[in-house]
Amino acid sequence: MSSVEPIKPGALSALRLTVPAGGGEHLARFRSAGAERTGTRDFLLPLELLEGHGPETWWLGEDAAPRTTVAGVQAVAAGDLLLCEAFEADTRDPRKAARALYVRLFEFLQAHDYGHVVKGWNYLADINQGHGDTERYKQFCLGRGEALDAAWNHEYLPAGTGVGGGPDTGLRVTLLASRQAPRVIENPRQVSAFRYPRQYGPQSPSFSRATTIGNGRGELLFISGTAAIVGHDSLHAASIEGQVGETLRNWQSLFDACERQCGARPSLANEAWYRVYLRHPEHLDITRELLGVNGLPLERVHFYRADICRRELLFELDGIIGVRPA
Ligand code: 3EB
Repeated sequence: MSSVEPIKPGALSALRLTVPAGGGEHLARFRSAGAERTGTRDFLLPLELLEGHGPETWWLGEDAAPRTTVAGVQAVAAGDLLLCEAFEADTRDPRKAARALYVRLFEFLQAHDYGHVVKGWNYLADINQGHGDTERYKQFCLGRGEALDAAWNHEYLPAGTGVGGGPDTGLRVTLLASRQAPRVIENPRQVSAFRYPRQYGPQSPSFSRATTIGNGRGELLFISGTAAIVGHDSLHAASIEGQVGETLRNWQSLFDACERQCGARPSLANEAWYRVYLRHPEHLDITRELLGVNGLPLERVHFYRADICRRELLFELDGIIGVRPA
């Protein structure tokens, strides 16, 4: 198996969400469905982009290794961080596809000595198809959970996002891995997803509400996909305005928890990238307006068309935010 070179063991990866002063290498660029991928560090975010200013780009204060492909895993590494992804086209059985992809990714991470996962992004075709326990998202949760049970020897779960695209989306999983354990943050306003009651499926979703890693100046907060769920109930079933407002209240509650654990409060104005997932493209204008009024810098937001993991949900927000000002 070839290795991902050059890795500087123990080097602090200065992951930046804005271009470093004096320029720098980028670790990754995220291209939406249909956009051209030309760079060796381009990763596919397989959803229709509704609006966004240039591709989401993650920067580094140090050199990144070129993107490498090993046994169906594509990866780029920089010091103690590694971003990797794998794809499975056949998702007739989402449980099997998720288990196989996660096993493949965990074996890759183990072989390259990246013992921790900071966040996983999951994109699945037709995520809401099927009823009851056979709904595809719930089957995906089973497969991911089985792979985690087999491989994961840590006391925490990475942050996560799981959304749906059209039938061609297959299953694409992107993981940010680290050689150092992330800090893990739960949201007291929401039941931890891994403790959801049985009504939401046979395997509760394997993610924590947020994680943080250091980037040399402070910490970056990786927020899981967040929606209008309080306790474990979906709220405002028919209202995009209600769902956006409830989601932002969930974020403020998560920021409170982050402040208690990190000693500093993330600010929406700090270095950041935000991803918005909208079930209905016609909600773009109202959503943009509400997010702007609530302080999200719109030039840092990408809006995608996606299906959300519960049918009644219209909106989901996910992002990375600097906990301290740069
Ligand atoms: C996943 O990795 C995340 O239960 O609050 C997206 C948005 C997801 C909200 C939630 C879960 C939730 O499975 C899926």
